[in-house]
Amino acid sequence: MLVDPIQALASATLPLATSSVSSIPTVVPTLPEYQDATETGTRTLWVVFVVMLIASIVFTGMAWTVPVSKRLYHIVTTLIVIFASLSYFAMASGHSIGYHHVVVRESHKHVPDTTKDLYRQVYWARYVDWTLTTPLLLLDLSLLAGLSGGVILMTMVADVIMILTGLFAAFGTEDTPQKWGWYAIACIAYLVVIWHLVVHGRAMAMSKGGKVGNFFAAIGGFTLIIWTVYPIIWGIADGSRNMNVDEEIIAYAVLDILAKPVFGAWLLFTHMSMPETNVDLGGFWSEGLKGEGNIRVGDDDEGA
Ligand code: RET
Repeated sequence: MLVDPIQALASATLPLATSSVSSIPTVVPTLPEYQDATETGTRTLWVVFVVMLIASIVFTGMAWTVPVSKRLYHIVTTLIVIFASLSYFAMASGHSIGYHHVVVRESHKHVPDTTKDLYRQVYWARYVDWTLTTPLLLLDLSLLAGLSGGVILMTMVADVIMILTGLFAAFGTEDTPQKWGWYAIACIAYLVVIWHLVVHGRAMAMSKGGKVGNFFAAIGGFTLIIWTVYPIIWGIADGSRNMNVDEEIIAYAVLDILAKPVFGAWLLFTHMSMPETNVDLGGFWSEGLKGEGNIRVGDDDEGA
């Protein structure tokens, strides 16, 4: 049976507009706000994906030009850009986007405060990428400085804590200490990382001689500056939302290119022309651990 919508509406038992109707709210609820990337952000993500892919191909090619025993920096650095390519592919193709929901209180002059639901995009693939790649970047620097296994482990653990607590901060609530509490914990972990690199790393690199010491100071100083910009961008973008999602993508894109392909190319080209930077793992890298008294077959390497 067909029903005339007008008639149906008229016959419906609607409450009559009499004085018994409860008071009409004076403040119209605000619509939720979505903070999303636009075409500009997506295009930037694709460009960085291509840059990371090219770096992966170039670094792999460079690895093939040296014997396996000397490929340690090459492999670590190539893995860094491969992981970054994967994460940028995920972000550019629209994967790994979570929405961080916050309830924002808005005050008005003549009417009571209202609240607004705000949903901001969080590209969580970044944090997966950083959890894997920042320890590898630190491994590169640690090998260059000649740090001990214990110090390398502590530096990497502090670094992973920094990134994961940064991820918790990105999804933390704002009406409890969650968001800025996690951020503060991440900053403390970052100070631990810097402490190990600046104090132990510099001293060990200097003890390897002037050339390595100067190179470590230059590439380590570059790393320190770039890395310190990340928490600043986070504070302005995700933290206080004074930067839109596109601007955030562009800022991280510039930093990521400096921190990975530029850092990697600088490290690998210098390493190839500076034999003092070679790492001696006693054959472990290319041949594995040898039992006491075993004869090494083909033990012709001078360190990886
Ligand atoms: C976060 C937010 C919480 C506080 C701190 C942070 C630091 C992040 C860093 C990231 C470095 C990333 C690199 C990526 C390379 O592509 C997590 C942003 C301290 C230092 C080097």
